[in-house]
Amino acid sequence: MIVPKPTRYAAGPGRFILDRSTALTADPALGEVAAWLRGELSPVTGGELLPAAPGPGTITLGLDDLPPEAYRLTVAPDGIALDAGSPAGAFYGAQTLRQLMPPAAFRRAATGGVLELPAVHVEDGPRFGWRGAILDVARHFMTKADVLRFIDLMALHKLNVLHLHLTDDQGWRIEIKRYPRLTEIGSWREQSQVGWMGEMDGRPHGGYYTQDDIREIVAYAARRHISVVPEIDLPGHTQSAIAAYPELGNLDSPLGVGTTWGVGVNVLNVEDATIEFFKNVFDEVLELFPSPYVCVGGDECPKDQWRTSPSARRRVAELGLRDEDELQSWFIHQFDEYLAERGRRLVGWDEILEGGLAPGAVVAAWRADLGAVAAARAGHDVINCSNTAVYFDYRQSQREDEPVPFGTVLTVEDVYAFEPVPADLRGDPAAEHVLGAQCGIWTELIDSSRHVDYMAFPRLAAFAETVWSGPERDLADFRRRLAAHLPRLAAIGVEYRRESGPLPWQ
Ligand code: TNX
Repeated sequence: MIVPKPTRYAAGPGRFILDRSTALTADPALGEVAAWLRGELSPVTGGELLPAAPGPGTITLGLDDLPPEAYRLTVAPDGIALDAGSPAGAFYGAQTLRQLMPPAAFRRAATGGVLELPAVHVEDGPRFGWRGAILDVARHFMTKADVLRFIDLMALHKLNVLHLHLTDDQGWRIEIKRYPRLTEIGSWREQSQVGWMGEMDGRPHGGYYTQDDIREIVAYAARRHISVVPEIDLPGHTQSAIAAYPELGNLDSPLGVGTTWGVGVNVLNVEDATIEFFKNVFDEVLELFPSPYVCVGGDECPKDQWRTSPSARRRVAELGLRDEDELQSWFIHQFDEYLAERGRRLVGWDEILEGGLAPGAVVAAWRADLGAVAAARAGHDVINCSNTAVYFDYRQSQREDEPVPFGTVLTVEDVYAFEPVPADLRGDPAAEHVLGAQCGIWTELIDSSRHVDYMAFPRLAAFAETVWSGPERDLADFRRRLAAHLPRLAAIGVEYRRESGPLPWQ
């Protein structure tokens, strides 16, 4: 009853009893995985899972000649053997091992009984290398503690990329030492819009991560084999930065941090000083995030201000560009070059295709059928972030009491049916450019961690299956495994969406 579904799963005879006397030994290269597993299990068993000479009743973690993220797990009455191609594979095997235990194993203290595991043999490894979730901490701030908890939930589902949407019109969420006003001013707004229709709640909202917080988040994620891809969204979605440093914008009068949702018209100007400013921002961002991929946004940048701004028009003329789309393309190219020089790869939303794609760019395709297909055919790597298939800000049923009345209905079954390789690319060699997919937790209308739980779960479990497991789908089988998985989420304290009953945060 493992989620996401493993490649091969065969039940064996008998069971293994895990209790306070169980020992754990690991290849020295897997010391971190062993420490993680001890940390998860010892509060539940009351034992310490200390190393012992290999022998009966022991959990043994070893390395073997397997693909890096793959593992092989054998649970037998006299011992457990987990072999993997790398620490990442061992970590995924350890996640599977936990799921073989009863839900009580997911609590933070012993609640009685020993942990019984069925004897099994599992062979497993992922279908895609990029198994991501986008967390929008800009529209509504999520505390550091909640981000760490979310990382654990991603790890439980064998996801490996956290795309942190750190900046937007309505908030700037990362400390930049050189430009303190980005957080002093840009991380707070006076009031929030409640729905899409403009009702204001009158309450201030804000928050940001210090650089130490970010280091902690990145290290915590790394220990769980999750890399954190930062997004600083440019040149649109930048009103919070312009509120802090008006010289970045196109207007003479000052702006506040955004308080309404939708595509904002206030975008960066294209002066050298503005490009320099953001390169300086990225100098600090690169120090904090070792990820080889860095997202510069590039989505939804209305060009109206550029059409009337003398300096943007001068830039268009000077560079001999055809239009403002090409100007945006030029803008993104500046950062492609900057990142390439530093050994990183630029990720941008699929609008970066307009006006010419920067050579090293990876496309995060939110308009999947449009962006993903075009980018892959042009030889660019693609991450499928389809806004019709895996946007978890969309409501989950037609019920009138769904908290977010916006977007199309996207049920857990719809998510389970998602195929990361778009139909138009099937059978096309360009499909190789699809690195994987990312589900999106956009938070305009999601203002608490409880609400994130409701929107993300159990849809994230279905999503995990689409990127980890093979392309076949068996809904009845998924439903059975999900029924076994939900009590694990409940034991962790996740307020996932239930089919009926009151909404948890109301
Ligand atoms: C589009 S996806 C956006 C986000 C919104 C989201 C709401 C993308 C690159 N841009 O800014 O939050 O839709 O569903």
